[in-house]
Order: sequence, then C-alpha cells, then structure tokens
Amino acid sequence: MPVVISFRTIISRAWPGALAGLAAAFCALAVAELVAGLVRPAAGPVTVVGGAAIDRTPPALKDFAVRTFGENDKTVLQLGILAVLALFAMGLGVVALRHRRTGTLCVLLFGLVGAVAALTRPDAGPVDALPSLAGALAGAAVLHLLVSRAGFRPSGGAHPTPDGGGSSGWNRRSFLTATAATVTTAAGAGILGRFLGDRRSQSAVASRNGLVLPAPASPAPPVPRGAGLRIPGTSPFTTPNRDFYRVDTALVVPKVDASTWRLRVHGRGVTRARTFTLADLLARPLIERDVTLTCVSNEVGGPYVGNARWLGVPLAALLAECGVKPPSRGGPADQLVARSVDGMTLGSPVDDVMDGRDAMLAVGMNGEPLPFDHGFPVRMVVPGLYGYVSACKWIEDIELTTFDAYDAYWVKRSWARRAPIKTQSRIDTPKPFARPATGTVMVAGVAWAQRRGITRVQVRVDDGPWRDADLAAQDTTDTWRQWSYPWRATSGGHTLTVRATDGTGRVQTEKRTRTVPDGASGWHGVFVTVT
Ligand SMILES: Nc1nc2c(c(=O)[nH]1)N[C@H]1C(S)=C(S)[C@@H](COP(=O)(O)O)O[C@H]1N2
Ligand SMILES: [Mo]
Repeated sequence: MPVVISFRTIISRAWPGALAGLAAAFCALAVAELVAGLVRPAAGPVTVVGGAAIDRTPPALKDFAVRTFGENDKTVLQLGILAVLALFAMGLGVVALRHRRTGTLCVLLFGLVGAVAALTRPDAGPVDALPSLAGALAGAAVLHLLVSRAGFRPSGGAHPTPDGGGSSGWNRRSFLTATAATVTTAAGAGILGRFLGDRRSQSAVASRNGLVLPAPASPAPPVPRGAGLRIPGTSPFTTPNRDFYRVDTALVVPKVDASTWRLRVHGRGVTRARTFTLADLLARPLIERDVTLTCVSNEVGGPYVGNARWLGVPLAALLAECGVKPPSRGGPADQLVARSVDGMTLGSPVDDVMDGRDAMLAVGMNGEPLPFDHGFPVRMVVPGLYGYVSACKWIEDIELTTFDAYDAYWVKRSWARRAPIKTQSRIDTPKPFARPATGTVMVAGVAWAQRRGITRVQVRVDDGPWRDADLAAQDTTDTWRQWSYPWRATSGGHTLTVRATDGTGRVQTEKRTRTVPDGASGWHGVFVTVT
C-alpha cells in the first residue's frame, strides 16, 4: 500500500484535536474571567499578558502601533494575543491526540506564564495568579476529556468508516455535543465573571455619581469671545470629555472608589509626610484653569492634544505644607514621582511644579468629576509639560526624589527625563488630499506653546512667501490658540504649510524629529488638489 497521506486525511484526523484545543482554550479563558471577576478584573490572563507585552514593547514598535492603530492599539493587541493563543491551542489539541500528557502539561505551562505575568504586574497582589491558574486547570481538564473521547475513527479520507465504533465508544456526534456543552457552560462562567467584575466597580461608579464638586475659590477667567473660530473642520476650543484623547497603558481602566482613595506624599525633604483623602482635598481652596494637554507621542499634525477646563488643588501649596522646597530654594529633591493605582510612574521636575504655574491635583474636567478614562478621582495636570512627565491619572502616591536616583516608567523606555512641550501648529482644515474648489478656501487650525503662548501663525502655499494667519483671541498662555487664513486657491496641486511663533519670539523649528525621545518637531504640511 503506498504511503500517501493526503491533505484531506490529515484534516480528517486532526480536526477533533484542533477543535478540542480551541474549546479547552476557550474554557480556560472563561474560567479565568470568572475567577478574575471574583478576585480582580485586571488580573485576567489576556490583560496581564497584554500589560507585560506593553511594558516590553520597544519604543519604535509602540510608535508604529500608535501611528497605525491610534487609540485602537489596545484592542489590536488583545485580538493579537487571542489569535496567537487560538493557533497554539489548535496545534496543542492535535498533539494531544497522540500525546495526551504533553498536551495537559503544555496547558498548565501556559497557565504558569499567565500567573507569572499577573504576579509581575506593578500593582499585583498574590491572588492575581489565581485567574490564570484556575483557567489552566479548567483548560487542561477539558482538553483531557475531549481528546480522550476524540478517538473515534475519522470519517472520509483514507479510512472511510461510518461514524461510531471508535476506541472511546464516542462517535463524531457525541464528541461534538460534548464540545458544545463544555463551551456553552464556559461561556456562562465567563459572562458571570464579567458581571461580577462590573459589580465590583459599582462602588467606584456610585462614588463618582455622588461626588459634588465644590465651587472654585479661583475660577477660570471666562474664555474670551472669539477664542473658538467655529470654522467647519476645526476642533472646538474646549474639547468635550468624550472626544478628549486618551493615552495610557491600562488595558482595564482603573475604577477607583473615591471614598477609600488616599494620596500619600512622602520622600526626600518632606518634613511633614501626609496622607490625604478626597474630602481633605476638596476642603482646600480649588482653582479652575484652562490647560491644553499634549502627548509626547503626538506626531506633527497628530490628534493627541486636547484642551479642557480643569478644577483642582494647587499642588505647589500642598507640597509646601508638607515641607517640600524646590531645588532652586535649597530643597534636596529635584524630581516628583507620581504613582498611579495601576503602578504607572511619571516624574516631573519639582522646580517646574513649584514655579508658580497652575500645577494641580485635578478633580474636575469640563464641569464634571474626572471621567474614569481620564483619571478619576484625582490626576495631576502641569501646564507646559508633556503628559508622560506630569499628568498622572488615578494618582495615589507622590514621592520626592532625585532624577539621579530614579527613572520613571517611560524614562526606563528611552524617553527623555525632562520634556517641556514644544511649539507646534496644526492644519485642521482642509484635510490632507482634500479637493476644494477654486476661490477662497479657509485654511484653519490650532497652535500651542504652553507657558509661552502663541503670538503669530504663518501659512505658506507651496514655496511662496509666509503670510500671517488671523489669530483667534488668546485664552491663556497655557492653552492652544486657533488661527485661520483665507486662501485664494488656484487650481492644481498645492502644499499648505503652517508654522507658529511663541511668546518668546521664537519661530517653530522646521527641523523634523521623531516623537522619541522628547516630542516631535517640524512643520505640518497638507497637500490638496484644487479643482
Ligand atoms: N496612570 C497613568 N497615567 C497617565 C498615563 C498612563 O499610562 N497611566 N499616560 C500619560 C500620558 S503619556 C498622557 S499623554 C496623559 C494623557 O491623559 P489623557 O488620557 O487624559 O488624555 O496621561 C498620562 N497619565
Ligand atoms: Mo503621552
């Protein structure tokens, strides 16, 4: 008999194993979800493995992911993990048909990887290993059960025998029924886990709904009339919370219960270390300020910038009460390290935080308590510094230290220790590759140079002369400024370029740099075809 095993034969023999493997992986994840719902939703295996992957992603790859997938990068990562897991599971199931023990061992090994990932998360407790371990046990059991019953004779292929009569006494139908039943049960467990997880965050949701923000002792000056140009295609002057960009490493948004939240201030030169409750903070005189936040990962022309009205506790006064002196007045600590409930660390220069700018512990954003996505109950906001060196969300700890002694999360990943925001300008309309008609085309956008302000914006058509754009009213030097330029557009392809001048008189540099290590620079250009 010729030894020719056709592709069909392989498929017909392997599919029960592949299916059993998939079912086992699904059950493992569902049981893990159930246990995570009981223990801690952020301790689920996909979340912890994803978190570990984010921490280890080289800056270039992270930049690529952000560029390509934008704010969907986390979804893509999680789908990727699931896809890899599914492939492994199918392969493992096929192997397990012959080597049952190897199959079981490999599933347990996967569980171990999940458990280690869970335990090495910066915010982990010992119970965080449980979801992965429980999931692995369930997965191993299901794989064993299904594979030991998958020994029925393959139908079709080289051995066309009727269903039934396999060594296990099962036939194809009973195997499929058993698989379906396990998967359905597991799905139920997974849904229950999600439900339990949501219930755990209900106290946080209730604490947010019940929070009444006090009126500021120092209200924000009203936004000057005409600060927002309302030209179609441009961003509104104040970014609504639901449109505000979100950049963080959290795969599960922390849901912090404000009633049990605490902020600890300690470290070098802190002569009066203190722990604050939210009530402590709200009892202090609050300031309200418009501040434009910017992400260091924002490409030239990119979307990671937004302007909001923040309500918060002045940070400098609070630090001074704790005994903190900035280095410029002889203090021993030059770095303030903020740590969040999910273990993120961000380091800001103490001199910047205490130099009189409106650095604050923000509790309100555009008239409501901070949204969970943006750091509820308390986050830092420091005008003039990129988010990764200042804007700690879900903050719970402030430690005074030195730049020599400690590198924060992103600094360990090759980003700069100090990162003031660079002067930037962006064309919001027309969009790249737009096809406006000849005649007057409104070119408009925003420019920002927090702490310095914007005093001039210029637009250039192709290689023509720079022309002054019309500036909208300036709110404060800490906010972006809108501009517009009515362009007499002639037919053909044209490149529009913008550049800004900041309050120190310095013109935005033409020099293109990448976002790593301290923010992108260069001019934003848009190519359009006038028809
Ligand atoms: N806890 C925590 N805070 C964080 C981050 C994070 O990953 N975790 N990202 C920072 C970065 S890089 C930026 S740009 C801002 C973004 O704030 P937003 O998401 O509210 O726009 O948050 C900062 N605060
Ligand atoms: Mo950022």
